[in-house]
Amino acid sequence: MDHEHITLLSLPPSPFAMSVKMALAEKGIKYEVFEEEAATFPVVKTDLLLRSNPVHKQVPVLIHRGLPVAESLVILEYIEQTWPASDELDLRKALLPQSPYERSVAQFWADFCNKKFWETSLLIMKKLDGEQIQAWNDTAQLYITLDREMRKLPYGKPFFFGEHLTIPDLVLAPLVSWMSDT
Ligand SMILES: N[C@@H](CCC(=O)N[C@@H](CS)C(=O)NCC(=O)O)C(=O)O
Repeated sequence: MDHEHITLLSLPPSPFAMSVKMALAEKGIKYEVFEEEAATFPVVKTDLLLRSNPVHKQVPVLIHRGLPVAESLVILEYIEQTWPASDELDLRKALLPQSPYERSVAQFWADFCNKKFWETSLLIMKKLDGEQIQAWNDTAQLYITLDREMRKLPYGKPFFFGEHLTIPDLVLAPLVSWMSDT
């Protein structure tokens, strides 16, 4: 399959870009990556990034057929809509459940993880004593909430929807591993 020039604008430590890389890998889609320069702070942004995401000026941006798609949650859904599972066997690679209600549950948890874990990660990263302890406590609370609510889902382990990776897993996994490095 020709995937028609797919480029991902990324930044090496970005958990949001990592979610997109995992989704593309899961679908078996080939793409090229342009990594922004991470060595400088604040990050010096390329013209391509500024042109592709003029509003937030952030990675990740997926450029498909010359058209930019920004914001990781939007990109993940774009990937699922553009390269959907085509037959029964392929459903293992569907990044969202099939029913509208289950999709809404997946979108809820993807949004929760994207926002909440990032908020506490940023505070942990700043390494300000009081704020950092509070942020670790808040993170623990997020895990407790997640654990409690995931137990109510009828799908069992190991992922949000049972046996297969879906978008909320792709959002959560890089944030958790990224946080454990901070
Ligand atoms: N809500 C955005 C967050 C993206 C984000 O925070 N990207 C960071 C890298 S992890 C970035 O580009 N930082 C550079 C900057 O904000 O100047 C998403 O989910 O894609």
